[in-house]
Amino acid sequence: MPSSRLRLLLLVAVVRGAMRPGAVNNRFPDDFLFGAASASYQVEGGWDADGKGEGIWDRMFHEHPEFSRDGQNGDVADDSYHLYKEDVKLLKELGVNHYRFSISWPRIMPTGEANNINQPGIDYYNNLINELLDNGIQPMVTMYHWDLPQWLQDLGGWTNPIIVDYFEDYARVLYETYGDRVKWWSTFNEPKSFIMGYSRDDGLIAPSIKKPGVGDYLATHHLLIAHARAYHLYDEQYRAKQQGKVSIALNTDWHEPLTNSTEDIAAADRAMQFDFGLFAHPIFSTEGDYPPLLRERIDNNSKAEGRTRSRLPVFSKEMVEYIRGTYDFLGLNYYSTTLVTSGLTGDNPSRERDSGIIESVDPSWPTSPSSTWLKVVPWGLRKLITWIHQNYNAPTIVITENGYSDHGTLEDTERISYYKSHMTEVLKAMNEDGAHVIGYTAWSILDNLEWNSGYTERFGVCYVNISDPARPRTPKASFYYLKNVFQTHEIQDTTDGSR
Ligand code: GBH
Repeated sequence: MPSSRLRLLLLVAVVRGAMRPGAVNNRFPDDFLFGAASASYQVEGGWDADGKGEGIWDRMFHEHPEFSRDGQNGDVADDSYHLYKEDVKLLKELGVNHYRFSISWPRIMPTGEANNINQPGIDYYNNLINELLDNGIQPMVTMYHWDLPQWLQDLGGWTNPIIVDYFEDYARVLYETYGDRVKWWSTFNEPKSFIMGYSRDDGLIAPSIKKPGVGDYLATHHLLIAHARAYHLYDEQYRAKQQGKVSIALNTDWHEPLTNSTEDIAAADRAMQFDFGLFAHPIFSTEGDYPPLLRERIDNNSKAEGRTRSRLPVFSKEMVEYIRGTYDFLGLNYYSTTLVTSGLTGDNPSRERDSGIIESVDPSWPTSPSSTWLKVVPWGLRKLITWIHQNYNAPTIVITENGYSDHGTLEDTERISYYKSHMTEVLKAMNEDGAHVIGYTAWSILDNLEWNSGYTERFGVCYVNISDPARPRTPKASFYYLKNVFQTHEIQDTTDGSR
């Protein structure tokens, strides 16, 4: 082996992060990006303020207050529409590099149409972005965190292919208006979560369309094309001038085989393909398109149901190429892990049933006191990052969400342990598995409207008193813990928050 070649390989490995000489698992690189996140419907309030249009979550909770565990909805939420300066003050105190927030489409376009602009809505985000930049914080903007204009839903929302054109118009307005200052864009937050608005039989996710195994795949198909449109639009018309990055934020639990049987290992892989590959494979894989495993299973099931075509729509060759590679980084949201075995469950038909998996959890895993689903499994995050690294061409990853819920205590020791253990696993994925993670974003800066759980489930590093119309915010112990980590880039040993 010529030694110059070996040296070159080593250099490449080091540069790519596959080896960090001297790296320890409690220290992040100097250029690592720390941030905190929120989403428009969950924090803004002002649901009809100053010309904002109605969103699908407004409609759902107004028609079905019983869909909320505590009767709370996004009408006022944390009132960040009026209190955004307070939020920025806290973010600055926390010492973040970036604030990940989303833009409410109906706030700036009441019907979703680009010929109908609501200037006060435009101004609100200009003010927020300028306030952030004045305080040295980079805006990281999600275009769509689930609040579709109701007007577009009346046309079928994500199940109507025309949505792709409307989304492109929306993206153009965002680049035109904010792209001089916003350098980090995500098209969508968690497609896996919001396609359930077209499938769940309890109707709890807006717009409460119950068409499992059909509506969710249709929505998937169109959001993937819409994502690619927004990406290409940036590439062709804005990138040279604005020099930003565009991507998508995907979420999944890590799925661990229940046993090490061949069957369970295959089932866990299927779970990853159905939860993550469905969205990631078309964009991040070498071949593009839906995962072959999904294509086969859904096509076969569709045939067996006597259908003339698959419930999973088909991309043309050109479309596969158009979508493939439309990313500058991968946004990853992680909260928890499940154990997986093979079996049929869910409505017939449904994505759940198509996947042929049954999930469970290990009773020994710690549970969030306020959540039905959040089990604390830090090693799942490392496995997930490394699996993505190996299966999707070692993308640059930003952890766009990670966090823990409770009932809102200020002495939130469990939240500190959660952050600590998960950040440690991120470092292991980087240092020991060579994954290219460049940022970590805590969910969430504030206790906020946790969708159907209202304020019974709180994720904030700041407490929000929702009985007080002034919505005062109070930093919790975890706020000071994160502040310390963000400042020193070192994971502190303490779990009591060092003030
Ligand atoms: C993310 O969703 C969201 O991006 C964010 O808005 C949210 O506040 C945050 O995480 C915390 O939840 O009730 O048993 O049917 C996380 C993914 C998907 C987790 C739906 C809860 C419902 C489980 N979520 N899931 S269940």
